[in-house]
Amino acid sequence: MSEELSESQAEREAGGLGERPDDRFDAIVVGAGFAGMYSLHVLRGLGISTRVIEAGSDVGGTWYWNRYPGARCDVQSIDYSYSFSNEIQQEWTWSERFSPQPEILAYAKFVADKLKLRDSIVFETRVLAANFDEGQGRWTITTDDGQSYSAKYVIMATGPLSHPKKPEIDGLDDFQGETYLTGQWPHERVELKGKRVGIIGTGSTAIQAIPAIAAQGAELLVFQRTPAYSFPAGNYPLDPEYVADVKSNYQKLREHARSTPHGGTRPNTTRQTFSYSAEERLRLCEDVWQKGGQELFAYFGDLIVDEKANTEIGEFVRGKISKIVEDPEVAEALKPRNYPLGARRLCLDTNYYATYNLPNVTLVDVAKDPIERITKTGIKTRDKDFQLDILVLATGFDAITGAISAVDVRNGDRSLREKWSHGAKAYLGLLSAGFPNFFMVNGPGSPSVLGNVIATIEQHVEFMRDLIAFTERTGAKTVEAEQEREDKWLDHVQDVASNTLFMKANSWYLGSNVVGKPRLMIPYAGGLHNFRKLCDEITQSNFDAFVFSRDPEQ
Ligand code: NA7
Repeated sequence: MSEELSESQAEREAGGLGERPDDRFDAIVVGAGFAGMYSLHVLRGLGISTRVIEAGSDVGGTWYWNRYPGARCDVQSIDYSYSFSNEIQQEWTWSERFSPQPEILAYAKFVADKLKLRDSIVFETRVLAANFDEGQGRWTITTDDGQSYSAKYVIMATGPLSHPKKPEIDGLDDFQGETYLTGQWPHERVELKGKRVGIIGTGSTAIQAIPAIAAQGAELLVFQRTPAYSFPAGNYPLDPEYVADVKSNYQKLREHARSTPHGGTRPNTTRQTFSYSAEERLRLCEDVWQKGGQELFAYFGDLIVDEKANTEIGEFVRGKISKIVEDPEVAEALKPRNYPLGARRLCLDTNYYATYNLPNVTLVDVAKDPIERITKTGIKTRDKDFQLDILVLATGFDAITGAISAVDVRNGDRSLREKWSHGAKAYLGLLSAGFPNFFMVNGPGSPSVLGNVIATIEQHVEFMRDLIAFTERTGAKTVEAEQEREDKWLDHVQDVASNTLFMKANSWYLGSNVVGKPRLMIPYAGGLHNFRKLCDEITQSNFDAFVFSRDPEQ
């Protein structure tokens, strides 16, 4: 093993994991996805004894759970990977431009093996509650196997898109066929061939699943309420020469990624849409459509700000749908209107629109003929009764806050769930005032899902590592967010979003897909580069943006 990795191994041993009783640690990390794995690695490096508690039976987080047909990352493989270890990025080789779920899961397992993470992870265990004791300055964490753990720090590495949401439709439990939630797809093969399958939803997940399910020979009925904007992913196998070139240039590529708002290697532009001629704009859109990917944002810097620019590019997508989809009525129904492109996550697909030309695929426009209920045998809309063998729910997530709020987090009579019922607040998305030593990775108010999530994870975890190291070095008992700064941060997150088109759509960015969730912009739209700069300034100021407490005798 290299020096780079063996050093943290030595520190881990010095941290004395083995010398502690099984239920008392310095830190408990909830979740063993990419955020939890990296948190464990850096905390070991600090000599902080750590246990990770994970509901799944292996590492991988969202890539462990989302095994639905066609599941693939919509961020390029060379970006959607850890940058903290050169050894890992040199040893691992991505095979496709956009990685399929099994390959990302294999990568997570490779990293877990490489860093020997598994011996600090308790699998198949769900955290139910976390209670803080002010006197001791420690958390008690309770799990569904009846165990409890004590830790000074809790790190919620629970993922921004990990709490799947079933639709509010009557009769869901009445259906006597098979029902699958895309975010909890079974590990065993699901036989779709020759089955009548109904899928509810046409977001990023469904747009990947629909062509894959249709290709498996199912008779597929797509129940669409809101059409999505989708560009071709343009996926392809990676050329070994290109991979070699990336590997030899990783350092430069990662440095560039750190300077961009999205945390990826694609070029970044501030150039305005209408600074190009009409012909150039069309050529660029065509170029993105042919090559695939998210390069739209590399050309048009004001796409999510300028409504006129956005409408023109939306019109380009609608024109493409008309050209691809043979039945004009179906094409019309598939055209997204009434909200700006990118205000809900822009989808990347493989043959999505063309799938509606297949004889085994039917679009049911439930905006026009709403679903009334699920029956024993299928879906009843206002006008029709659809018989199904299989019901697939691609109905999204209670995003960013859902998995955190699923845990009953309390400090005395204060409940985080209750605090957030008026709108989720956390300073920098990292710590919520009133809940000391309780960290979140990609919490509300962090750039999280608006960029490359692995890049945001690395930034957040490294900032948290430095903050915990400072807390320990100065002998503090607790570190906490200041209420006033937290309030101002929430205002800032809203201010930044108010200048964008994000506010002109109902989306999970705004919590609109969850009944009763206050309408607020949850992720920070100011860019990972700006967020990083602010965090670096806070680090340099010895974390004076946070409140530390000490025992009186200290
Ligand atoms: P999304 O983008 O939230 O999509 C969920 C879809 O489910 C969306 O089309 C919804 O329509 C639809 N939906 C939800 N409830 C209903 C009911 N009751 N009736 C009909 N249709 C319904 O989730 P995804 O999993 O696709 O994507 C989430 C992110 O995960 C994605 O951006 C990637 O980053 C990974 P609606 O829009 O509410 O009309």
